[in-house]
Amino acid sequence: MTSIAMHHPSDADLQAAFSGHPPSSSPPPPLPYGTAGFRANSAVLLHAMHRCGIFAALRAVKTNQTVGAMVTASHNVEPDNGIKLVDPTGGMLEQSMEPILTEFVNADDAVQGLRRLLEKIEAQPGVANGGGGRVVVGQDTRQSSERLVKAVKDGAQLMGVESIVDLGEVTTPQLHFIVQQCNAAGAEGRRIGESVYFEHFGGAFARFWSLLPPSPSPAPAPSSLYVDAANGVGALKIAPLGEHLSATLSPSPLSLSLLNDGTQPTDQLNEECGAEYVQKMQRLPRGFDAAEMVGKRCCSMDGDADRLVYFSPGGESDHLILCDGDKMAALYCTAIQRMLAEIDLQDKGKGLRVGVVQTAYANGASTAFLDQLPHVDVRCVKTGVKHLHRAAEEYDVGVYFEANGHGTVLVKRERLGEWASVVEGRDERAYERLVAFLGIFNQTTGDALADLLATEAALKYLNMSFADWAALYTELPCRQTKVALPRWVLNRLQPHPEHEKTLTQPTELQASVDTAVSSLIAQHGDGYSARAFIRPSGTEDVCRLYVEATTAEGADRLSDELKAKISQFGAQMAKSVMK
Ligand code: G16
Repeated sequence: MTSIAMHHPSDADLQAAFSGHPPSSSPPPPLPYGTAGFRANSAVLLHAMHRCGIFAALRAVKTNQTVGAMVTASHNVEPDNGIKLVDPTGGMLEQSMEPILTEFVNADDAVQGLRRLLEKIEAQPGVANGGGGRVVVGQDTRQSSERLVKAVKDGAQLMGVESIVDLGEVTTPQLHFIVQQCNAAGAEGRRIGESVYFEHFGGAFARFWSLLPPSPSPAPAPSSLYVDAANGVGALKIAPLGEHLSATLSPSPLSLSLLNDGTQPTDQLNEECGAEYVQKMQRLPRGFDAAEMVGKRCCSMDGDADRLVYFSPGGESDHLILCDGDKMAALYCTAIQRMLAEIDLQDKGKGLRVGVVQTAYANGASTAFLDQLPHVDVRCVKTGVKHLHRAAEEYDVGVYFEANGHGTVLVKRERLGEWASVVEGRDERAYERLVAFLGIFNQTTGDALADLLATEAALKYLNMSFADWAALYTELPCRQTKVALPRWVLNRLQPHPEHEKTLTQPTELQASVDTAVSSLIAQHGDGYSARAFIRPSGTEDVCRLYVEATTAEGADRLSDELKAKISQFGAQMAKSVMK
């Protein structure tokens, strides 16, 4: 192990820096490292942001690379905020670092906490000759973000990182991608900014489009897509994406119409709009007129544009036909399979490890659809993109999606090349097309903009309308609900560590779920299926409930019954501490 030239400020400097970023109360509420970093009401986050800035700088100095810090609370309500840290690979913070960072963020004595953090970081293996390093900071459009970004930068500055680049308002996936690019071979001297992002993804889409069979002349009118930007940061990126497409493909095959762009005084981030709302509530977002837009192709991003779901207004009130993350995985797998079969007429992709990773929230009908695809492995892991991403990395082509629209497709380029090189009489153009299609996906994290391009590309390639896509399979009726509970109660709920389909604790609550599900099945008899699970959210103080059944009426009944059980459990817990 090589020791590193870390900057060690004096205790007096540290005391002054920490007292400039004090906790909101004494003691402050504990901040757990949640599903995607720290997240809470913005009023309690100042000290945590400052400490995350310190941590990011240490990680950058230690690795002598660029790391990222994104100030966002994604799908949460506007008054919340949070931070997602990006490792030098462009992926999320390595999991072994989460407890180390959490201890520092929650330390009563910040100076002592920092000393312990330094010891732990310096003891980590694989140290390069540090001393340089760069922290790249991004933010969403929340009112509190600017103040919190300043705290992150103050923290990073304190540790003597070589440079801090503030990208301003960017999407979370843009920041992930930029960090990856900064650390890529030959990146020295390259501009750091979002133009590299638009060039990469716009270029990948254009390349794929140019490999499609030529359109009949005259060229068809560009296909219209109505984009709900959740009044978030994604709204700022639709115009540059459109401009880039028009500059590369003339005329652009896509016409993007932006709604919920956050410009009206009444526009509220994620309020009755955005991917979370549309997917969980199965309702049209604000501003989408059911009658006027019936049958149109629409999509919704979330607050930091790392999730996307598609939908089409069904014509009655706010009814919609939803193509969620599960259906996006089904679409991409269908396209990839067709492309593999075009290259390899005989074995249709056999020999290449293709896998799909889902979570317990995946609709049973989607899993059944994916299961019947030849040579495709289907896995279930626990919630959190970091878990899905890791599992997908085990495949040559790894598709991962949460039903809520968070996902991407990972590819091992070298393995793909090796596989193709032994396919006899392969169709070269078909191979190029597959490579170009996979090139549209963000390799660092799920990305609403990249997924939008990939979806449009897949639909065009498969010659599918939105209705054809929606009809790939019919979802089992499902209900997703949440019950607000305090964090200390949520901490008592222990989901199964691998798949979260059951609770390992408390056993009585799990027994209630089992009884309710079995009795619903027993009432209907043979052929009826139902399942339900409960898990604590890692981003909001709520308990989540997922229910699925053969009939909508059964799903409603089961959902109501279990919602009542969860509330009852919360009340019992509250009573027990009052005694
Ligand atoms: C984050 C995670 C997702 C997760 C979602 C909800 O998304 O990145 O993997 O599905 O939170 O998590 P939970 O059910 O624990 O609240 P985002 O888009 O909010 O950053």
